[in-house]
Amino acid sequence: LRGIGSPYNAADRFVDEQVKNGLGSKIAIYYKDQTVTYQQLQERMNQVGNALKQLGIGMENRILLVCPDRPEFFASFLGSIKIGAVPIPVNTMMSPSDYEYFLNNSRAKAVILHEENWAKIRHLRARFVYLEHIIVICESAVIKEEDILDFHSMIEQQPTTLEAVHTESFDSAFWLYSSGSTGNPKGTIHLQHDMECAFQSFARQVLQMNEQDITFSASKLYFAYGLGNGMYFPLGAGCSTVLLDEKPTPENIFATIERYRPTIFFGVPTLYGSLLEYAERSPRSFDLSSLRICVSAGEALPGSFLRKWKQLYGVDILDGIGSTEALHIYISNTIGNVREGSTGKIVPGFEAKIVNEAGVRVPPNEIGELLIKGDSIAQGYWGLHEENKRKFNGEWYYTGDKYLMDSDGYYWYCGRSDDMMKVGGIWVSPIELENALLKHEAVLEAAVVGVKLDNDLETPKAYIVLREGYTPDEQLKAELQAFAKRELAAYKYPRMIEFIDALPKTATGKIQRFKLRTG
Ligand code: 3SK
Repeated sequence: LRGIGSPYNAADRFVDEQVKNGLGSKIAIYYKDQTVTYQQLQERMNQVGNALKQLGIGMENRILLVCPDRPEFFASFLGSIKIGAVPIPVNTMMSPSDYEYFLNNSRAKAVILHEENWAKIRHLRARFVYLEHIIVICESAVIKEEDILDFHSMIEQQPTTLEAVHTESFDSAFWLYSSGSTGNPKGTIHLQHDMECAFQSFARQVLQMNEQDITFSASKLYFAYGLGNGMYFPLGAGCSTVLLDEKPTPENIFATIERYRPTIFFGVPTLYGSLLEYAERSPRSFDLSSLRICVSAGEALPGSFLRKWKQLYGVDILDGIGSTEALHIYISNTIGNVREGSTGKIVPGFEAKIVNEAGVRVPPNEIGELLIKGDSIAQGYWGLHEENKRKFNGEWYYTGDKYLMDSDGYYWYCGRSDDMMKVGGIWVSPIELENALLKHEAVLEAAVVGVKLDNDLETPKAYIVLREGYTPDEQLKAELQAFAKRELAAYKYPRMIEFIDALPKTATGKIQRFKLRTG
């Protein structure tokens, strides 16, 4: 990457340079029956940039982007960056009050949003205190509301050429809202060079992504994971991406893979679990022979999923961990080197250390908090001075995850720092216990939390979702407890078990153990 003072604009790098490299006629995006070439993407991006400029939007103005996985997402996100504005993609499934929070917290000057989202929030319009422009992406008729701009009519007459504004590597490029287990979502500020750093580290060196690839991400573009998988990784590699704007289900995931024949598929553990379940029950098999590798993140991938997937489809799932703050994956298994149950090794371009409560590095095989260092790590959170001091500690970022590194350099996830339990004075990882329970044939999903007993001591409690055909009774509870004692050191077994219909999860599929702890 070029140094301080040199021009660097991420939209220029990921689109204009690829057109200059001769990829203009190559397909960048497959979306339903449409294809978008690199040249067409460049033209749309430029038209959006020109239209925004005409509205008086420019350097450092923030733009909230509420858009499903469609080509308009690419044009809006990259067109904003090209004029130095700062797009903020957010989840399209949030409640009206969440959008009010995003708009007012970010002080966005404009919002680009899909018509369905506009219908949900228009009654709150008077509360959007900083918002000057509302731009609606309509699928059918053109919108005809006073003061509201129709996205397609707005860009249609704009020139298809645009010079990128002068930005540098360390200028703000985009934000992503990171939702922790407590408090409001935090505006995470990413710089112009962050996508390039994440691309070079994970996409290039771990996935070996190249021009022949076609990516397909079940995780949406408005998540940090999906943004890389589905947009800037394939653009960076000069390959193609497949977009699915529906909620992922086993039916539409299998159908999309069979139709577009991607080479890399990205999912989360719960999705792999439901794909496997669906495939086991399905009267026909699915053709996944186009895939050269699959990726999982979001939470630890149970070893049983990895094994069954490989058996059924002959392809590995690379489990890894990333975060919105790091932008993408920083520890991962690699092609040809998968260690079941482990998150893998540090991704090139990152460094990691595991420390105890005093901040001192612990020896191999000891659990501690994971800190990471790398160039795609965010500048910090918007307006959260105290939190920034705690989490962005100089070069090191506190991940909030408990890990141990074994003597071979593999990292093993032990839970969120606030999910760990002390049983009889010994740290117990909920993940270890959940993985043991998942090996039992009756268990579909499991989540373990520490609960306080009357004597104030902590004890492990397992919440279990059963597979079809099993009866949630006392006999099965006793059987599962005995099973856990056999699988693990006996003191770790769950003293309490509760059968439930579904586990509480975030939109990305992470189990919300804090909700189970508070009942
Ligand atoms: O949750 C993860 O592991 C993750 C991976 C990549 C990018 C972002 C996130 C949150």
